[in-house]
Amino acid sequence: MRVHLVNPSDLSFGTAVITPRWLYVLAAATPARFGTPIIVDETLEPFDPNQVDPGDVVGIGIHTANALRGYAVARSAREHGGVHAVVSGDGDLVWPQVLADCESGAPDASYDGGRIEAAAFSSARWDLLPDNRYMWGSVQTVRGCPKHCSFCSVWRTDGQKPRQRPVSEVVSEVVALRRKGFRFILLADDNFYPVTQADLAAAERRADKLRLRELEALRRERFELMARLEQLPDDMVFFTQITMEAAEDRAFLAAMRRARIRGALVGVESVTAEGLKAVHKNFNDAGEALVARLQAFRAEGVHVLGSFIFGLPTDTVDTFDATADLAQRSGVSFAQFVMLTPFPGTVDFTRWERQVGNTDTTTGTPLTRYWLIPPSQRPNVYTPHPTMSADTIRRGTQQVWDRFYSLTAIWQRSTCVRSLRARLAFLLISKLYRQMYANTGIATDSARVAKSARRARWLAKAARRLFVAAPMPDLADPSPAPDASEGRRFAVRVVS
Ligand code: B12
Ligand code: SF4
Repeated sequence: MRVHLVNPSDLSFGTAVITPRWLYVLAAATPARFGTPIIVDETLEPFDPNQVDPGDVVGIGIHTANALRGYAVARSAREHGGVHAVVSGDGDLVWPQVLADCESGAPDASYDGGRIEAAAFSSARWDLLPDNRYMWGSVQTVRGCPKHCSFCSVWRTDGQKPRQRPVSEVVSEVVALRRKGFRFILLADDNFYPVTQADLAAAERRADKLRLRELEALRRERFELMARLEQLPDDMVFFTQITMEAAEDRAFLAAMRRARIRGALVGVESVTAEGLKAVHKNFNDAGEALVARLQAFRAEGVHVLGSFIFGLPTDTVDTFDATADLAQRSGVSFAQFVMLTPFPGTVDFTRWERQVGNTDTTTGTPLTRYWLIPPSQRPNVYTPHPTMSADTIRRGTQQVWDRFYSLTAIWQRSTCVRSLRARLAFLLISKLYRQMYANTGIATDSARVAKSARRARWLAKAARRLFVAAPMPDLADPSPAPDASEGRRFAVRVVS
């Protein structure tokens, strides 16, 4: 019985930006008696079902965006015989059980891996990575987010209690990746800043100080992690996702800078207070206060990838230009402009499902099961808007992308780096980001998608060289920081 792990994707580029972490985590969770899993990432090459023999197990990782392709992979694998089981939740502990049941020929129809404790997360098996295919490694440091944004599934699936992985395990994975030549690492978290100053102040006011002590411990661990990252080779660069509240926490931002966390996706979502209220994100700022917060990241040397949503009920036709202007002058280095999508399990999805009911589409699949509709036949906008047509929203979004990623606008923004070489690299990366996004987001006609995919394939190969470095097979794990309390600097340096 061999184990195959397949990451489904409709488009294969031969080179990919980020390592799909779940493949290597599940490989680590596969008991040794089943041998080394055969890993297929379809963002590199399509899956070949002829590789599957009767009795093999094929594990497929599915989320909303790749579900249709995932089900196609499942069907082609099942043509070689066999049963079918669905696994939800964290896979780390339940996967060995699934495999054992398959081995004995009687798997259950479904398994729930639940939410396991952070200490039980498996470290990824980076020794199985193919050579020269990816630009960035990915290491998760925390799972779950205490917020409750209406469009987001993370707090529903991963929970609101931040589950922070032990610092030494995170650092060991980063070291394993740098040994292989990865110097860019995505800290694949939803919210790298799970304890805010406001959370601490609220806990301080409580008579029972237990909560305060818990939050302080979590915060201390963050600083400890950053102090350890700081000791890694100077050429390393980290990127994460964070809420904009971190802008008020200068000690935290300074620690990020020292740890070389040079970039962060910040969910700006809307530039107006009404828009933020609509998505339950009142902790964000709007207008000029928003500009100031985004600039605070830049002042500490943290590049922001601002994420904006269009199609909120409070949006008007003026929102597109207002957002494009704000994005350009707030100092964000990159931006993404997504159209409001009701992901299953979210507050928005429940509301939308109630609103539209079981409306059939021309494909015969209810709109509320849109992930089962072929991408070319899916509408771009799902949620009916009070004042704008779907096409107005789509065109407005497209224009903002085109404007933000025009050569002139990119060149103006490229002053965020110093040398001419760095500015040219910034230009290349901006164009690559734009091309790759056109395939997953807003492009509607297949000719544009195909052209964009061809360009992205070419750009990806060229861009990869900008990200990798010479391997450092002898790099040692940095030693634990003697005192990782905020504001302290460390003189310890690892010799590689
Ligand atoms: C990194 C990331 C990306 C990267 C992915 C790069 C890569 N190669 O991995 C990029 C930036 C490209 C990306 C893009 C998108 N992403 Co994303 N992404 C993430 C993020 C932050 C981390 C993923 C990760 O590595 N997690 C760590 C691994 C270990 O966890 P995991 O994947 O959940 O796997 C565990 C379990 O789920 C389970 N499991 C997973 N697969 C399998 C398979 C088997 C067989 C078994 C048994 C178990 C199992 O076991 C694993 C170990 O416990 C997640 C959020 C999150 N917390 O996971 C969002 C997330 C997955 N992304 C999301 C979204 C919406 C998107 C986009 C649609 C965004 C957009 N608007 O374009 C695109 C979709 C791209 C596409 N076409 O597929 C949503 C998905 C929501 C949903 N309902 O599906 C998430 C949950 C974030 C969110 N805020 O809601 N993303
Ligand atoms: S802050 Fe980010 S991760 Fe947390 S619930 Fe909101 S969108 Fe999701």
